[in-house]
Amino acid sequence: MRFALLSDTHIGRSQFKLEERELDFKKAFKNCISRIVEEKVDFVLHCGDLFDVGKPEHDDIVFVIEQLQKLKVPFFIVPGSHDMTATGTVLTIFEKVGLLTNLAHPRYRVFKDDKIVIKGEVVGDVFVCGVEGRRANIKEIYSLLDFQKTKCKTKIFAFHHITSDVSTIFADIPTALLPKGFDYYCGGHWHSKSVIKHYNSKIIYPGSLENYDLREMERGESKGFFIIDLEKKEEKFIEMPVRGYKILKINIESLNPEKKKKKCIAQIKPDNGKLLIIKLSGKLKSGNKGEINKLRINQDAQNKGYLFCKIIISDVLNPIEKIKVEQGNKTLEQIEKEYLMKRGYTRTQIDYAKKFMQIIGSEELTGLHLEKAQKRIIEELENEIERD
Ligand SMILES: [Mn+2]
Repeated sequence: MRFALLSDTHIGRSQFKLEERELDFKKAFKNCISRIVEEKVDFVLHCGDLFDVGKPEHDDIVFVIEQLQKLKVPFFIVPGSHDMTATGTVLTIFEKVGLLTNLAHPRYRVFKDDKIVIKGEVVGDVFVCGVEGRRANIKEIYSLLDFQKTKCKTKIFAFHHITSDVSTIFADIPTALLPKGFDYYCGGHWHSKSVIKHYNSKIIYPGSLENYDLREMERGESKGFFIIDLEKKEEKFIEMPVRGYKILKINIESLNPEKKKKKCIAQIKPDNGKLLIIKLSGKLKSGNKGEINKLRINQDAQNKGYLFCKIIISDVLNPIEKIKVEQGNKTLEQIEKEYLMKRGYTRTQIDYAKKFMQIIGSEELTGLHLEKAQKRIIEELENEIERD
């Protein structure tokens, strides 16, 4: 028995607001489905973020219907954080018309003796079940999980969270919280292809099918999906093509504006249809980093055949005096505050920024609509901070 494992397809994503990028994500999914059909697998498992937003555009829905109709085998999925709104998931529509099975549907849950018993589906000798990509109280939820008893030879758990062994910084749960007793832990949400040994089993993240953001491009990893052979206990990564891209890192230390522009342009070599990412760094001799002529550099890149050029100036430093803060016995918070005040920020501005970061980092906003979230942030800020 073999199955295809994919994740984070983000249909509807249009990086840099480009129509071409939107089509790239669709093309990647279409190629992937064609290849899965050729591979004649017994079922498909998608670990979430099929769509890029909880309420996708009509043409994105139609596109996904067309693709899923090509599959003649079961398509299991757990909704990712992007597939849900506060009230539900768009995947319900697809399930209603028989195109997929949402393993996180309430019918797969039984609440019993303070435990959440997870039920699943059986294909041949395989049991597959899973949980959706909600963030709120996720550690508590994992600690309450229990599972339907099964005599199946292979057990698969699908989820949409980052475990601490793929990233300590972005982890939603410590790896130790994964339920025990499964042969495969198939994950979404982490966009980099990863296979990790976990006792006698494996944690497998297929990753995204196209480069979702610049961070992924910088890592330069291959994109695709897995075919997992349960008899041979082998997983084969099928690499799929993505939009080409090039990253140019240019140091503009101590150059004047005209020379900066010339140095960038000189390094842009003609290419066809690729994305060009230019990362500038260094301290300016004079002027302000806002004065860098992005438009002119961008035009030049497009004349040389690039689809789009993104210029990143966050690592460029304006020519300001170095600010010194004596460490003494001060706390990190005091040092931060003194530094920012020396940079000319007022106490209120600093308090607002700090509170704002606390709120957006908290769980309170999970599942709220954008407008409600914005309202909540403003209310909290108004309550907490006294104006100067
Ligand atoms: Mn994702």
